[in-house]
This record gives sequence, structure tokens and C-alpha cells, in this order.
Amino acid sequence: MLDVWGADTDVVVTELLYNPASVNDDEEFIELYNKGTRKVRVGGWSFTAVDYVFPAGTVIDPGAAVISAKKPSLYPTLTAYGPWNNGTGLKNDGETVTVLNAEGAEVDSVPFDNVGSWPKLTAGESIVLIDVAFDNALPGSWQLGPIGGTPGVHP
Ligand SMILES: [Ca+2]
Ligand SMILES: [Ca+2]
Ligand SMILES: [Ca+2]
Repeated sequence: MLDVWGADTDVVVTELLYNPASVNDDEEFIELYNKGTRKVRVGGWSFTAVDYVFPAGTVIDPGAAVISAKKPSLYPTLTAYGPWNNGTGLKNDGETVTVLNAEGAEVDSVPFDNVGSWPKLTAGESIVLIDVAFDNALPGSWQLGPIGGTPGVHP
């Protein structure tokens, strides 16, 4: 069978809720979107910044957005991959979130921040990639999302 799976790089980070309104920040999530036309296998994929590995066999459908959540039980109506282990989470003052494939190679990377040209949020707001054709490593490719974000929905 020929090439029935999409490329790893079809999957991009489209939203981060790195500073939820709560003090404990348990609502944090990273949204991944498959911008391609084929399913992408993400089993064994992981992140820098937070400690999580996607289960074997996990697939993201074309045009679908999924989230990895610090505490998936807070998103009972969604497929939320998690929890993040060892107390890891997303820093409120910025850091780099890199998505690694099962071989440990970089798939996507977002060096988000809350200063400079990055969207300056009020706690609770997410940041959302404006267009999946844009380079999500660049601050100008992002805009503020609503309070609580739009987990599992893109755009
Ligand atoms: Ca945080
Ligand atoms: Ca907070
Ligand atoms: Ca979203």
C-alpha cells in the first residue's frame, strides 16, 4: 500500500492555553491540527516543556484538531490526551513547546512568549494560530483567543 498516511509535518500547533484564569493553571492545553488530507499517526509523539507521550496507535484525522491537556478530566466532552506527568506545565512567561515524533525528531516548535510581538494576554485567554499556512514560530502569526480558548476546534 502506498503512502496512505500523511506527513508528520502536516500536524501543527494551533493553540496554546498556557495561562488559564485559575491559579493552579490546570486547564492548560496544547492544540494540534492536521492541516493535510490524510490521517497522521502520532503514537509515541511527545513534547518538550510538558511530560507526555501519545499512546501507540493514536491518529489525527485530516482537518481535525485535538488537544493534549494538563488535566484531561477538565475536558470531559473532548478527546484530550494527557495528563501531563511530573507536575509539568506551560510557563506563564513563555518557553518553547516542541512537538517530537516517535523517533524524537522535531515536527513543530512554538517559542511562545507574553512579551515583545507575541499577543499579550490576560490570564484565561489563549493564543491561536491565525492561519495554518503561517509560520507558527513567528509571533505575528498568532492572535489572542477567547477566555478558555477553543479546545479541539480550529480555526
Ligand atoms: Ca501556565
Ligand atoms: Ca493562571
Ligand atoms: Ca482551537
